[in-house]
Amino acid sequence: MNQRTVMELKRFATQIRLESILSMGACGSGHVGGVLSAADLVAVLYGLEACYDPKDPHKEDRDRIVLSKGHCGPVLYAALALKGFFPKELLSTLNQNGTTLPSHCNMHDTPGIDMSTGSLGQGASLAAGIALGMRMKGLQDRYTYLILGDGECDEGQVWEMALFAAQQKQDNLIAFVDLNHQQLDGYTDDICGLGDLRQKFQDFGWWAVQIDGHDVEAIHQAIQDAKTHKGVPSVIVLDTVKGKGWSVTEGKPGVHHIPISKEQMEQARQELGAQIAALEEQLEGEELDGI
Ligand SMILES: Cc1ncc(C[n+]2csc(CCOP(=O)(O)OP(=O)(O)O)c2C)c(N)n1
Repeated sequence: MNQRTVMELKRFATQIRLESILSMGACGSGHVGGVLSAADLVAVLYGLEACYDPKDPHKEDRDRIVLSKGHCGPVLYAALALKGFFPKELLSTLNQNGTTLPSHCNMHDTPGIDMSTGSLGQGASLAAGIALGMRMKGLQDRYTYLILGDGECDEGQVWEMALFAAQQKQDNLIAFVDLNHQQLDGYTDDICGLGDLRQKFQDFGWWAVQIDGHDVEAIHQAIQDAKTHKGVPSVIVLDTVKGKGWSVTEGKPGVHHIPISKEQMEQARQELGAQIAALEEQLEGEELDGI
């Protein structure tokens, strides 16, 4: 990946963070912690990796993205709006009466949302079902990307899916676990610890790797590596920080679902806006070498 692409992805991730904070702020509150921890992954998927057409969201020959931790819908909405699936102005209608952007993902409401999610664990099985259906339709070359939370991996349904996907040799399924170490009301290790999650998936027959979940280049590379492993599903465990990228939330406990004030929205505009401007300046000004 060349330096320009790395910086473009970082800019996209920061834009996603800012737009999702502002949309949650417009409705007064949101699942800020898990939205921000997943932003770099979402930037790589929508900015580089996934095959989709914003003008034809239901195009059959596309990749599918299932955000099983569906409470983090706003992170997808920001990416979808920035990529032109719907006008950016809609983001400020999040979770309000009559909106097409409910707090949790609904495939019948929102252009670009491939699966309705929110009941933790269910998206896992749905993604494996989609991957199976894609193969039966002869769309084996298209991938199903599944995004799980680490707290979500306490659900037995995730492990039932893990057995099924390995049995079915689903090499068109690539899962990610957003390992931000916290869930709704505490640290995952204190509630129902998962031990070595990467190893667990490997023991279930998956190709499994663990990387820095905020390094866009590493995420891209891991996806490329996953695609070379035939006959097995893949999981990329993402070491992340809950609330990443906003000084109000990064690394702080208790940021799973928080209120956002008008002052904090303005502060986010300043803080993340400055980061975006700095990245834009670099992108415009510098000769960026390939790496
Ligand atoms: C089956 C089910 N039980 C409980 C909930 C309520 N709930 C919403 S988010 C959440 C915690 C999820 O934690 P994690 O998967 O780690 O997500 P993240 O930290 O990335 O937001 C819970 C328990 C739910 N949505 N579904």
